[in-house]
Amino acid sequence: MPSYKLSYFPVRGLAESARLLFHLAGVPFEDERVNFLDDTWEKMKGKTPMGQLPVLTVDDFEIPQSAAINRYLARKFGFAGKTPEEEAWVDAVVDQFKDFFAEFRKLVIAKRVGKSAEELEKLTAEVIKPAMDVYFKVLNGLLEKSKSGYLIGDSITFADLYIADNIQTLKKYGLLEASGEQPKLAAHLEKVYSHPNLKSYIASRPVTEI
Ligand code: GSH
Repeated sequence: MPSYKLSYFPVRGLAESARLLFHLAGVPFEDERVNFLDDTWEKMKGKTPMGQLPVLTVDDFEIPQSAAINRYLARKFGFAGKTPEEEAWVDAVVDQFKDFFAEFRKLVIAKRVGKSAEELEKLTAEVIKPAMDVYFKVLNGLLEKSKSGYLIGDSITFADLYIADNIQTLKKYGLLEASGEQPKLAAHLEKVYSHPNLKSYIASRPVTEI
């Protein structure tokens, strides 16, 4: 078996679904959490393939970009969808997550730089809530059609991991209900987080806001 190292910052963020994939597959990996409060990241940045994290190192081979890392691991471990059509929809859900995340990130940054409560409320109402409405409509539509309770097909895929972890973040931000009651998304999160291969990692992982 190759040796795997997943490098990211000490948050869930863009690496958590890859961490969850390793736990789902029962494959050991080094979970490198890089400090960004001292100069560790500054020194490391220029040596990474694209100047950002996450980066997955497989033996000596480096893979940047979270979606590429997830797709690579999911294909290897059998969580990328069972047919080309399922794979396409798994990718589509992840791409839609990326569209949403680009908007959501504006709120994360606004909070980090200390914007006032009024500014945060305005940003939430004008940018985040409309983006959430679009995102949730698609996810709820998939869950309505689903017989398995997972987003695509009859078993868990890396799209479920992305979405469940992002819904967890929205919950922590107090945003989940901003687009109305979300029972399907809450049930999906519960289903993914209680997967027998994930439960104990989720109960013991570091608690972070994002
Ligand atoms: N499109 C990239 C991906 O999905 O992996 C985005 C990666 C990204 O934005 N990484 C951020 C980062 O490395 C952390 S979430 N920030 C530090 C920096 O840019 O110096």
